Amino acid sequence: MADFRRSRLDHRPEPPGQQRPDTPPMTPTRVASAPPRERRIAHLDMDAFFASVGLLRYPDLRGQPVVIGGWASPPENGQYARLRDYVGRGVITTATYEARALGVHSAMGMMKAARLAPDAIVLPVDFQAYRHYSRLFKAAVAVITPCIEDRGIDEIYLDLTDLNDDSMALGRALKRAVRDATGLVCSVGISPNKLLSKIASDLDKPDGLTIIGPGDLERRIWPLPASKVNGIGPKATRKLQTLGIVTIADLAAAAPDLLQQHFGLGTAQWLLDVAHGRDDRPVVTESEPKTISRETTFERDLHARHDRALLSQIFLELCEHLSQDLARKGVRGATVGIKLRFDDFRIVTRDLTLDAPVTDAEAIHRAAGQCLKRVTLNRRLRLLGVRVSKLEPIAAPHEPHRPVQLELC
Ligand code: TTP
Ligand code: MG
Ligand code: MG
Repeated sequence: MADFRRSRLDHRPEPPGQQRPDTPPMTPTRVASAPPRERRIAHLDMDAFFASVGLLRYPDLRGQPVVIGGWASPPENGQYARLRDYVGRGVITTATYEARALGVHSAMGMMKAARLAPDAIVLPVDFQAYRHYSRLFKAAVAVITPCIEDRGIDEIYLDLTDLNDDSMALGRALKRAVRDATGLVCSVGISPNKLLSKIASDLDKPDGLTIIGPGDLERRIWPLPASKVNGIGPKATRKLQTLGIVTIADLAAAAPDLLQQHFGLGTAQWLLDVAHGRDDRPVVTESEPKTISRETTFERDLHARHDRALLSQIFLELCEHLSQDLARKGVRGATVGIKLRFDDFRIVTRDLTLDAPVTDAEAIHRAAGQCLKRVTLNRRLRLLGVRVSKLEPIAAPHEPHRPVQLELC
């Protein structure tokens, strides 16, 4: 029998030219009697972070163009280094918004920056201070919600779904908490997913608060250049431009076949998903056990009835591979889930939490089969995935539960 699967696409593709910004590919949908609430995710990013921390130490520089550069020595007797005195090949780490107004930005050569803003003041880097303020602002917002994903020194995602206040009030509370704890200003984006919130937090910097609600995708996101999507790097941007795709709206309207021809099936699907604002990645807190998943995208769309034998075989193999993955990692999990993508790119997930954690292929197959029965298979399928979550170590069943850190293989 012909095998229509791609060689081994176990996970969603890397966005072109870059590492995928976050994992994992599947989001559990809780089985509950009440319909799930729409998710509410915030992305919070500090404004001109290194430079702003520098200004806390040298408040007399507020309102002036200031850049951070590795070479500068600490100011002495109120004497600051100026960009015009710089000679060398160093680059700007970041710049205050006053310096940005003169055309200076991160990663720009210092000599070039000196031509644009000769009087700008240069402060040396101070990683100890950045780490200190990074810890402070993260601790401050953790009072509002503990569901925080750390994305680096100056940014985080927060899951606000379970909080009752409206998004504007929550956004203001987050910004106030950061300012009270650190004296620093940040920008926040709030939307139903990480992808849109990341774009939103950047839309009104500095001191921004941007909420993407119904209808805002077309109005606020689509006019932006495709490169604003986290994961569409310079290489992919150039390639898209050669296809006449400049904005996110262009991408949303692009023919799937054209994208597939130039980027491959998986990346084409990802590009269309992001252009339509679709992103089901969860906010992953450090203490949260991760998920192990296997998924496969078919070379042609498969029909639930006509291709039943082939689908069954693929389904069983996914469960077997997943079981082997669990064994290799020494973990087992109590929640088994499936993910389907239909030929209209709609994604459906179902999951089932069992009484006891499982690891063997048969048990995973049985539970995943039950999940599958809860989906109406009235369209052809492009992708099938199986996952196991709520992971715990197999070797030490009597030990208190410890979160396991797993790399998705
Ligand atoms: P960013 O959040 O990208 O930038 P920013 O906080 O300076 O400015 P914005 O208001 O646009 O968010 O990065 C956070 C810090 O990471 C930044 O202050 C300095 C450091 N950084 C580098 O060291 N090199 C770089 O190329 C960039 C972009 C940032
Ligand atoms: Mg920042
Ligand atoms: Mg940042």
